[in-house]
Amino acid sequence: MEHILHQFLPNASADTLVPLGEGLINTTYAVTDADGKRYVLQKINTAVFPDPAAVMRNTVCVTDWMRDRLRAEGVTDERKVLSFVPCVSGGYLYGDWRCSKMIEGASAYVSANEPEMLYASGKGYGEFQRLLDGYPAHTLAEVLPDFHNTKKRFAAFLEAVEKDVAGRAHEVEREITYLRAHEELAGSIVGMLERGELPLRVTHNDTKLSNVMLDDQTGEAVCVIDLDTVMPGTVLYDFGDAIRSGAASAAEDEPKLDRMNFMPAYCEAFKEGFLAACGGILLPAERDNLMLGARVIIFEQAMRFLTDYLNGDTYYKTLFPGHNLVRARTQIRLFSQIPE
Ligand code: GN1
Ligand code: MG
Repeated sequence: MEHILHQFLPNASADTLVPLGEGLINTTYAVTDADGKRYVLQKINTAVFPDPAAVMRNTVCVTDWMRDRLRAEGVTDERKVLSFVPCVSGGYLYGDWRCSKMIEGASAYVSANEPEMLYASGKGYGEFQRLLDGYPAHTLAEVLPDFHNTKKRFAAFLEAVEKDVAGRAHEVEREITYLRAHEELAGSIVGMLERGELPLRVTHNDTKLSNVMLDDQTGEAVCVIDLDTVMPGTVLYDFGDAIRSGAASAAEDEPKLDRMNFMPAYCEAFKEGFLAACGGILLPAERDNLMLGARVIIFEQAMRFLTDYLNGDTYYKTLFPGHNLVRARTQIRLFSQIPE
């Protein structure tokens, strides 16, 4: 670890490394250098992201663009955009590792305890959209092809049920039947994209509440983090995934299922903040279908967790047996409460 760390921060000690965050894919540490400055050191999971160099190219291009825009608008707070620490041998990667500056004075939340937090996160994600409006989306690498192709996710789910490699399908017949009954939803947004009814934008694609840091003093959004899945996509999924985590009364892996409920006031607060920041750039087809985005993405997440459970937990990190099933069940319950 010391060797890796010194490729980015020659005067930091590995003794200061502490695990950070709740990510399900990458491995993340906070680290402090000899001057007391804090950084985030992260190993990209190459089983999920086979091309870390492409991930970093996308990330650096997008953050540079946002920084330029903010500077042009006179914004001086450096915390507003992630910034990466170059490796001593050049570039921003050492093997699969990278390092960024810690966003100080701000925190990430797994779930919200007041609607104001959703208004703030809505503004943060809306601002992200606004700043990237006009970015040539097609120049970004599609680091995870078909990441939010819900139709293909549905096909992968059916395949997992069919193969049943872990012998678990019989335990989850109810969940399988429920998801299959909503098959038509899987093609809804994909169909609109294919027919050209929705524009492709640069989207974040993992807009959970904990991926926008809120200022510890003012509660306002400071910085959108976790840019690995920034790719061409639709704003409907970004809106939807933020609702999934932010307008939910419990964490996605809450084992007591009745604690998981949809919170309409939180949803409205997010929408208000989001539209205040980026409403002006959205097309009518986008504005009119934001809640469809929430339904589809929650459906997709339920399917993804259940697929991983059926496949024997090979994709997401799990902390206990049945973790993915717990996640799938909270998502199904949440989905069933989102108004059509
Ligand atoms: C994964 O690793 P993390 O927590 O940033 C996943 C997202 C899911 C999320 C669910 C590349 O993100 O799609 O929404 O877990 N990322 C990838 O918590 O699959
Ligand atoms: Mg992520």
